[in-house]
Amino acid sequence: MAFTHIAVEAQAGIITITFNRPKALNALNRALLLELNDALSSIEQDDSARVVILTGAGDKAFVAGADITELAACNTLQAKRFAKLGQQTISRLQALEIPVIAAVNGFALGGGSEIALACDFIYAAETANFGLPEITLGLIPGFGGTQRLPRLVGINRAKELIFTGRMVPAAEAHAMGWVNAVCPLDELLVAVGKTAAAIASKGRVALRAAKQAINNGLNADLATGLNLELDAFAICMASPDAKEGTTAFLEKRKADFSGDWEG
Ligand code: CO8
Repeated sequence: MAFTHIAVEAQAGIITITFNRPKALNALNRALLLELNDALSSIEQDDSARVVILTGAGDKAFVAGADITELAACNTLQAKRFAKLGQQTISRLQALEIPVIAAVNGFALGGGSEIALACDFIYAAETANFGLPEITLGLIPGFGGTQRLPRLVGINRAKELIFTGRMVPAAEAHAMGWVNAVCPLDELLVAVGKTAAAIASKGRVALRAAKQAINNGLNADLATGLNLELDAFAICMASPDAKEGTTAFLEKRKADFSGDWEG
């Protein structure tokens, strides 16, 4: 598949999607979001895909938000459609069965932070900055930020950040639990790649079950979440990966997971 606004590279089951509009600090226009949807469609159908990494082209920005030039030219209906496209794309990203890691290499503002918030976790360069500055444009976050940021960093902290639009340096984002790890820019993709490879070596059935149990359980009460976990655990037990994992342990060797759903 040929892309213009993103670049997609697959290696050993790890798919790296790079937002590729460096002159506009990788801002999200409609064309980029449509390409991201196409990339997600192909990942959803790809049995060899294990982990997705998202990052930005250049050393300045992950994504500096929705494309303000395009946004400013929208009427109300077009803006709502644009917001809906962004929300749907980002929700689809969050719902991918395989883990998604954001490698935030610079500014992650507005829609850029909102994309990172929908990933399973975030590693950031020391030089990265996060923020939801929409309030300074007379707007509010429209790609899920009002919902996902409070769930991750807490209600009051999210309100302060959304009401002020303040930029948060990577170290502070790390301290508040927004970001899992911070490293020098030139080490970021290596660090993310190592974690992605560690995840990719695990069983696909168990990874999917763990991700779904966590994500779906967080939207339910504890009793419902525990039931979801039981069902997900049972699915794992029925899989060839669980047979291989337990057998490999008893035979004192490294497991070689097929990722098949049925034996
Ligand atoms: N959209 C379009 N172009 C952008 C964007 C953007 N979000 N951000 C930067 N650019 C462009 C600049 O216009 C500039 O272009 P040019 O060279 O042609 O003038 C180029 O990228 C470089 O930017 P700067 O010269 O501004 O670089 P600085 O280092 O001086 O500043 C900043 C970097 C601080 C990141 C600054 O560019 C900035 O503040 N950008 C805007 C950040 C922002 O407000 N993001 C939120 C956007 S709104 C949003 O994301 C809402 C999501 C929900 C939308 C719902 C849809 C309806």
